[in-house]
Amino acid sequence: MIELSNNSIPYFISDLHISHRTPKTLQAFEHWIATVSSPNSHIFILGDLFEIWFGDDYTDEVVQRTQSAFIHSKDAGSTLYFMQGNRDFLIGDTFCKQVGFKLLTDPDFIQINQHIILLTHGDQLCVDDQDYQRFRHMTRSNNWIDNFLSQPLADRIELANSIREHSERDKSHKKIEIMDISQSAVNNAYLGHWPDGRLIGRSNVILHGHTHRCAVHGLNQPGLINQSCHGKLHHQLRFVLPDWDFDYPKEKFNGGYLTIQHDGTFQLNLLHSSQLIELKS
Ligand code: LP5
Ligand code: MN
Repeated sequence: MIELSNNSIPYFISDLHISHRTPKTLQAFEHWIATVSSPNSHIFILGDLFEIWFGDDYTDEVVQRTQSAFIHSKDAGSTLYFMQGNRDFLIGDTFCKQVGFKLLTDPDFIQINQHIILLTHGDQLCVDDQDYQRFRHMTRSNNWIDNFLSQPLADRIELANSIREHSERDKSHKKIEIMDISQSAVNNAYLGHWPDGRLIGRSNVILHGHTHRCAVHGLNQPGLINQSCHGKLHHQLRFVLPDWDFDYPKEKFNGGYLTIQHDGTFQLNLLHSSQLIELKS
């Protein structure tokens, strides 16, 4: 359980999917993190920071720029936390040390005021996607990971890309609802029952990414949102963080982040590509 002091400000982001195909998203991220970094800032990245991760021995210009952005943030006094997503679950201790990440388990908890917030990437709560859950179970075993990481980098890149292609093909045959979070898995999670059978402790609020369906579920108003909003934490509120895409934008917003004040006030800030244009001029 992470407990933050009264004057700490937690920032939550996920699903940036940074790659050489997303130069504008990388630039937006660099700008954002420089803006929010400070000694009071606790920055939580809840998975899928990168589009794909082949192992900590892989690097390129995009990886290096992302690393520099975190190192500058750390130099400005921020505390950085990282949770692995389904795209970058191979980010390991070497990368975390290089950039100063505290590696979170999935799920993990943070306490803010009297609220216990469950943090997760989100894919484990998609329990109706049984093909994915089988795939996840297999590839997260130490055997699979050790075997994969012992192969030459070029082979890993090829295999990982081929898994991506399989996944994209499979997804095109799946019903949309199957690829979303299961409400019964969410209800069980509040009660401390995790899909894999573990007892994890109860929580008031759930915060995740993965589905790219930005939402605040459990407020009076609607679930899905497409503009910034704020409110007060209360029991059984579920935040779905926005994905970031400043390169191939499909939505009214291109990214965003959540902050929560110590008094339980939250602010979900959605970012627009126009903010990036302003930055350039
Ligand atoms: O990420 P997203 O949202 O597009 O899709 C996910 C699920 N897919 C995945 C796979 C990732 O996209 C790619 C992972 C790359 C990992 C790189 C390292 C590789 C390491 C290997 C071992 C240590 O997570 C998708 C979900 C979707 O979220 C929504 O929740 O539906 O799940 C799938 O589509 C998975 C398929 O259902 C089953 C997987 C088939 C893969 C078969 C592999 C065959 C290998 C062939 C090799 C020649
Ligand atoms: Mn994901």
